[in-house]
Amino acid sequence: MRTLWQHCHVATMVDGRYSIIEDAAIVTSGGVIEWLGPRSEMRPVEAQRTVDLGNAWVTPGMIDCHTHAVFGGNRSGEFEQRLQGVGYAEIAAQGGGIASTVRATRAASEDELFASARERVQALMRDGVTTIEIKSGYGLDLANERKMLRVARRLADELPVAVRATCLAAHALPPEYAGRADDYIAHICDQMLPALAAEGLVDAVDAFCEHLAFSPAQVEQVFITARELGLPVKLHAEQLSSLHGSSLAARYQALSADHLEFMTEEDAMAMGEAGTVAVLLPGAFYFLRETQLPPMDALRRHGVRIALASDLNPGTSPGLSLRLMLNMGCTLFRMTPEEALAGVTIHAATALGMGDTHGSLEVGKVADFVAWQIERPADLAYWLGGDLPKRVVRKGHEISH
Ligand code: DI6
Ligand code: FE
Repeated sequence: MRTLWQHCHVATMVDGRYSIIEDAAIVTSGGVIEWLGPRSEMRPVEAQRTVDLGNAWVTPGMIDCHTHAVFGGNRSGEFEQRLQGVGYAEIAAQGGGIASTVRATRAASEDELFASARERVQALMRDGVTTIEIKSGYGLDLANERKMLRVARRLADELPVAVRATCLAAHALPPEYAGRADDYIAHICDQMLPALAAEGLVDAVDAFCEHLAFSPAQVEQVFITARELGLPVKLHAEQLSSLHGSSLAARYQALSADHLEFMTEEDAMAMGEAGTVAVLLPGAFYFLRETQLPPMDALRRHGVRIALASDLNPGTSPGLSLRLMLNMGCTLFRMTPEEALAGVTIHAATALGMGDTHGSLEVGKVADFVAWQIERPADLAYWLGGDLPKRVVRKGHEISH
């Protein structure tokens, strides 16, 4: 079916800029953008349907390119503890932190994980999210990582949202491997990743490179295996300290390196040269009351594309609004509203290896977009969450009013 969408302004986000078209028209057909441009330049088309968007601002569908949306339990108790002065690393050392979510996730059935994750993903979708990445990493053994990744696949089957599933088996050391991190890494490389990849459950491979997680040498083993399996890599790097994981990620042509508060100028240079996207996670920065800012100027200087994501997870970023992250990217990291919007559209798509088909409004790309009743694009980064009036279109079909 061909649809003509008109009476709107479009921020196409081509090249990471607003690239505005005023009084625009969009023609979609077969789930793809067939034409867009100023309405005055449109040649007559035969459309089965014409939609008046009432002067809305149209942006690409929002993309949350870093989440841990599937997990058991929650950690509001630890939140209380931290407010009484106990540190994140200290809680982790006492068997709390990621380990407590691993226990709750292992104890949950696939249906229970699905039900709780669906609520969270639907909350994100209320901000116009049409694509989301979901990581495993709270199972930490083959059966439980598989369970998490299957839930990610099922979310895509049952909700109108595209899901990219990332295997984060190298998130933390499971208790049964205490003191044997190298053995666990070998188990990931020899057993878990090949099996999960063969089952078609993995779109990318991630790891947590940090003193309290895995060393660069251990991460490199995981990257080598991913490469052998033909899977792209990503990395949690430089969140709490500087191990130059982001440079390692760049050497392996990673799609993205994420967090990055403690990265150096050299890391930024390596990422710029490799085309590795910097995914900034202001929700975790805020929630941990971090003070070290990611080096925005170095990232800009080296031409690193910057994405923003929720990092939705029970420990460090219980963030259910991607638009709130836009505001935090601006207020905390001094991004411009234009940079922030590029960070949840075109650069987020690139961070997921989907930049050729998603993330900007261009002829030939998938017709995922949001028509917002706002005065100007900066409104998206201005309001602190809330539910802005909008219409969401996925693959050329409206999914909500
Ligand atoms: N960095 C984070 O912020 C999350 N994982 C990671 O590698 C934290 C996950 C958690 O605390 O449950
Ligand atoms: Fe994360």
